[in-house]
Amino acid sequence: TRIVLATRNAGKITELRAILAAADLPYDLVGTDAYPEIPDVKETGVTFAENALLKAHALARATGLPAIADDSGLCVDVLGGAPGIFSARWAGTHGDDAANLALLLAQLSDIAPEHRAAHFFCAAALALPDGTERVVEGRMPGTLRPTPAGTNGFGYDPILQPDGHTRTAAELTPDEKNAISHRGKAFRELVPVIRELLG
Ligand code: ITT
Ligand code: NA
Repeated sequence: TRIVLATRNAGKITELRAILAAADLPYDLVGTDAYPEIPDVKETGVTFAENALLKAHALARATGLPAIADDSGLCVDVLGGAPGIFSARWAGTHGDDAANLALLLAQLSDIAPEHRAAHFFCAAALALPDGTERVVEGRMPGTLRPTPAGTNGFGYDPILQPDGHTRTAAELTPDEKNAISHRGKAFRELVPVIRELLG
């Protein structure tokens, strides 16, 4: 059986392949690149879970195959949970990680270390062509550094120092990050659901 990964984010694809490979699923995981004719869905949901389901359903319908999607972002306490679902386009251009990170750092420049709590959040959705759906969630709490450090990972990883660690998420190895990340937690929880629904 083929499962389609409903994401165009290269950082996510790398992590999802590693997380799902560790689960030894007997399915062939293909990215949306295999379906260039299918347009991106508008992320009109107001929660991560709604957006993950929108992406998974759209791709399952369009391909006739089971689809899994990730909707994720960084939620900053002192900003009332922002950027949240707007993380990918916080500075205006979708997927401009450098600009998004620079804007967030500027917005936090006056915030004291003890008020820089944040967490990454991930909703992972599975949708079948017949409309069956499941969604699970994971989070990774931490503190935001004033200066980026590290070159692994993607997005806001260089400024998020996960709780219990002295390095940023971008200084962790891919395996170290996946073991504790919002995405790792959500997709490890999705694995038995995938097995249950796809057999
Ligand atoms: P798809 O919708 O195609 O999956 P996207 O990048 O648009 O790709 P999202 O709408 O879910 O995906 O936005 C995710 C953004 O949240 C991403 O661009 C990063 O800025 C941030 N983000 C999510 N997970 C992250 C992680 O593990 N490390 C760092 N930043 C992360
Ligand atoms: Na989103």
